[in-house]
Amino acid sequence: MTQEQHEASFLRKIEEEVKIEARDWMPDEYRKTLIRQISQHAHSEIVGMLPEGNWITRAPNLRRKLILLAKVQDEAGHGLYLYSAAETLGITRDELIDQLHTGKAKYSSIFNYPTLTWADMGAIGWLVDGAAIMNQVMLCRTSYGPYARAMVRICKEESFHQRQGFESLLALSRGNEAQRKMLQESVNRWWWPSLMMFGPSDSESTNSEKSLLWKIKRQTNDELRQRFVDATVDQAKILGVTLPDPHLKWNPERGHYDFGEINWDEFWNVVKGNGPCNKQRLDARVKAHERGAWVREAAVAYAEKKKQKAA
Ligand code: BYC
Repeated sequence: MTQEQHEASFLRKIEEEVKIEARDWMPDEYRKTLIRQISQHAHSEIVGMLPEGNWITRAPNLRRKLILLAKVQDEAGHGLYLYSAAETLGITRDELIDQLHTGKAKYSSIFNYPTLTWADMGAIGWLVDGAAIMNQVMLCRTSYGPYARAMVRICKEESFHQRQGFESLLALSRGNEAQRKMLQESVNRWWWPSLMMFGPSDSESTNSEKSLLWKIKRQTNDELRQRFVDATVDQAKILGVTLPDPHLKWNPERGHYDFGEINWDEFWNVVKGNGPCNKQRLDARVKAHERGAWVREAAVAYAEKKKQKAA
């Protein structure tokens, strides 16, 4: 087939909702965009273990500790499915990890904020996982098969994460005054960074046009952010918390909540590596990788021994 025929056949598959698979022909830009997005997503899951891991030894009781431990382990699993999906596009795990550790690859801005109180564990589940699901449900229908299939399982687990977060905050909301204060203070800190997770506004999003055309993304950053705000306001009422935005108001004409302007300077500052915990997070990842070298060496030695035995 000529280049033009390949391209026409690729676009027809996208149009007809036929998944693109690893061995199929695809434009270089499509492959590059997928590697960028899937690896950023994988890194986010892995770095995302750190703020929560910080509280495992300090969970208030055994039940909460078990839940948190399971949730953090789930994030590790999500990272592994996603690294595997990225590898099907012709990049190695070592290259992916190297890009993270040298600061070449991005990961979600949200994980560069500190977890200061126990309430932050609930707020991450409710708001951060809540925002993540809003974005990830659309990715279950993304055009690249291995990514779409990984996302189906991830979404099931994320929805458990979101609910456990809400339930944990509900317990605080029914607690004493100090607990309710801790809950409100945590929501105040996590609200705006959660809205930033959806990425820049549509007019500033450099990748959206192509990603929407190729059905990698199905909805824009602003559409998903609006859906998240609309869904979250009523949940906040149940928790008895206020959301820290004086402009948040139902707009009957639009049929949506209006909300205030996001601090984009803060967002880009965090994305560029200058957030409150960027350095700490990367240092922790690099250290963990170095300390785990013996495990990788042992696994390779074992695999080679097995191969020799079989030969
Ligand atoms: N943080 O053109 P745009 C989780 C970058 S983990 C940092 O709109 P795109 C969880 C963007 O990469 C959830 N950077 O980009 C884990 C681009 O720069 P490059 C993570 C951001 O890709 C543990 C530039 O800004 N979810 O659930 O079309 C515990 C322009 O943006 C961010 C995913 O990764 C950001 N927030 O749209 C709990 C989902 N936003 O790469 C929970 C998969 C944007 O051109 N990813 N940038 O240099 C996506 O759906 C899309 O990549 C995004 C951005 C919607 C995030």
